[in-house]
Amino acid sequence: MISRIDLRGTSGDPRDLLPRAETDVASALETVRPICDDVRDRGVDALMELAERFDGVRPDAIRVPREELDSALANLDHNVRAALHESIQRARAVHRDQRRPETKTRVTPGGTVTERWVPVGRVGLYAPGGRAAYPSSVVMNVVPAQEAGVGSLAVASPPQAEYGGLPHPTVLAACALLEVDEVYAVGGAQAVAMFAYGAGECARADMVTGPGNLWVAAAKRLLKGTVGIDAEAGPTEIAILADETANPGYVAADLISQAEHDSVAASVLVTHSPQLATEVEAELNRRVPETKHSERVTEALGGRQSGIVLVDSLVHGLTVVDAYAAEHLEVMTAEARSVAARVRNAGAIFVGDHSPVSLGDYCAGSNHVLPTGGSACHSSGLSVLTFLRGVHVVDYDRSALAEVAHHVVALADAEDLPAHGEAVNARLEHRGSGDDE
Ligand code: HSO
Ligand code: ZN
Repeated sequence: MISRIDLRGTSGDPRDLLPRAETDVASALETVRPICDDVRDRGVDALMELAERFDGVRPDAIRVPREELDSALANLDHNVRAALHESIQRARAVHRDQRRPETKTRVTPGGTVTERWVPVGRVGLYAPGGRAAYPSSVVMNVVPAQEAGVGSLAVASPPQAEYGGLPHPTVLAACALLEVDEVYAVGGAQAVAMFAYGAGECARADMVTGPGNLWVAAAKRLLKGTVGIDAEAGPTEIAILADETANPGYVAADLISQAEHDSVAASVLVTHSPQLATEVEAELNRRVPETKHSERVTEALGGRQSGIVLVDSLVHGLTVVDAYAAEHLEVMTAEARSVAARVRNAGAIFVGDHSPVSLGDYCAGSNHVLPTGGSACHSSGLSVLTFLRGVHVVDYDRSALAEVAHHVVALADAEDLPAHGEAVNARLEHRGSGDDE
């Protein structure tokens, strides 16, 4: 069911030997280009036609009426409502602590640089529909934006034929619970284009975030620059670094949990214990046939993106997980906390027996929108910082400028940009002509 990859006795960069899915966003670009152009040129008319074509339903209007949001919340199962409420509270607590105070550095007497953190003005958030209608992802995108102080926030999610052209009701209920009342029944690449260009009632956004399929990723890549984007999310990944002390049942359950998302999801166990590997295989054989989405899970675990990687030692295992740079990394070893502290590359790290990835998916307080495809070696998950811009405010008086002027002139001359130096000298030539601070 799951293949073994034996890296024992190997050294050097293991990246090429590790299992990983390939997603070809580039080849989808030409498909989404005419869609995005059409939304730019014809606005709401294009959105309506595209909904009929791709979602099989024509919504009454692209904007979801306020009453529909309220009634989705009123009809939400009360256990789900309580759980969403808890998820929101915990995420708020963590994300609130990410806010940055302004820093003011006195570089020299009379010369300061202040870094001011300014929220993005307007954000469009995409929430997928259909099988991947995740109210938890609405929480994980909206909460950091709100805690950052984003003033205007809109959500788009595909119209669903079975809900009369409205987005999925749990997505609408999550929006209502989060007090987001600007919601559009627009899906796929066309939703990204709507936010990038604006259409009808939907004003153009400064930034688009949120997960999505290949077409959404392609539209983000295409429109990046026209609009700010978060990462292009790829299929979900879990890596587990475990030794002989790990509970094979927990390891297997967690590998299955993320494989449940998608037949191309990746589940990777890295261990130096062949015995644990064998026990985990036995647990998988027992659990997979019993799990609800057994077919999808079997495909994901059997795919070339998943595997059990055998290594020589814990140190070798650490090298391997750093090279893999998983979206989620669980550490289930002796002294898990200190082992986890040695990991450099992972979107999020889950320590010990009682911090499974699914806790983080819903209710840990951490964010579940994380870098995939190895991008955890250079990128972070979604956070308040995603929605803040650090703006340097430079404030020098005359004497502070005079003190450093010769350095500016020297560097300007070295770059053959003498007018740069002249702009500084112009202020120092005559005293008393205006600003004399
Ligand atoms: N594990 C997914 C997030 C998610 N899980 C949503 C359940 N619902 C990517 O981090
Ligand atoms: Zn998940």
